[in-house]
Amino acid sequence: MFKNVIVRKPGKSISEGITSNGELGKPNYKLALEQHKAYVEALKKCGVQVTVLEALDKFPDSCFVEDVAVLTKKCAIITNPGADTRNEEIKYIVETIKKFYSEDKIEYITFPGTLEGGDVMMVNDHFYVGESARTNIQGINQFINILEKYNLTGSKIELEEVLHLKTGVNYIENNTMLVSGEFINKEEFKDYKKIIIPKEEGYAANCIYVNGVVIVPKGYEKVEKLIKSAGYKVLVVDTSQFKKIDGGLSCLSLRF
Ligand code: CIR
Repeated sequence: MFKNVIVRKPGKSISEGITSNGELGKPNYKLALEQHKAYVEALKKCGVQVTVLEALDKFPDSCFVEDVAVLTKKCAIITNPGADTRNEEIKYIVETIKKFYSEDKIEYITFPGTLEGGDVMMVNDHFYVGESARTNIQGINQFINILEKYNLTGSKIELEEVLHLKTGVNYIENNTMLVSGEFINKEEFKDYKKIIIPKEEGYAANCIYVNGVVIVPKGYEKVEKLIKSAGYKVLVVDTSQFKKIDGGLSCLSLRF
């Protein structure tokens, strides 16, 4: 069960977020704010307490709080984002994390290691970590060493196409994963039940499971149907403005 969620409102600078999806146009700030509000409402329906942080206009991607920390049952790990323009975002999350974790349970990834939370997928007490353009092997090794101090485990997953691990694969409990593209036949995931995301709905591989509910992005009806027919309760949230800068449902929150 998750009790808490941390989110950060998008700022006006969201139009300048990093993107590989430039053809979709720039996010509209007002619409992004509305969508963010609806996202928070959906999370509240899942029974969590939501801490909403104010926008940080200096950092166009700072609404994607998932990347700056990994919050486990036993410790908090402040990451070290590999994207230069995002690295300093970590400074602005620590104070909030201190409200939930005592200082001796707060750990840090440090240079030359880099790691972003979007590359970390939690499956019970195990954490899969994608080696990506943002997360390097030193970062992964530091992360696994930290986990082991707390009796948790981690392992590396090599990525070929996606920005972050969770861009393409997400765990929705019940031994089940949503898998797309390069993850459909991944050896490391062979023992999980899989819901295969159709290619044309690849963006919807990034759903989140929160206390019995799967939150699915709006406009991906095939995925919505597949998840419902697997027996899950579903809530739908529009993330079209975040998609324009490569962001999805998981990136927008820290759930713990
Ligand atoms: C970035 O490139 O960092 C942002 N525009 C998108 C971050 C998405 N975060 C995630 O997948 N965890």
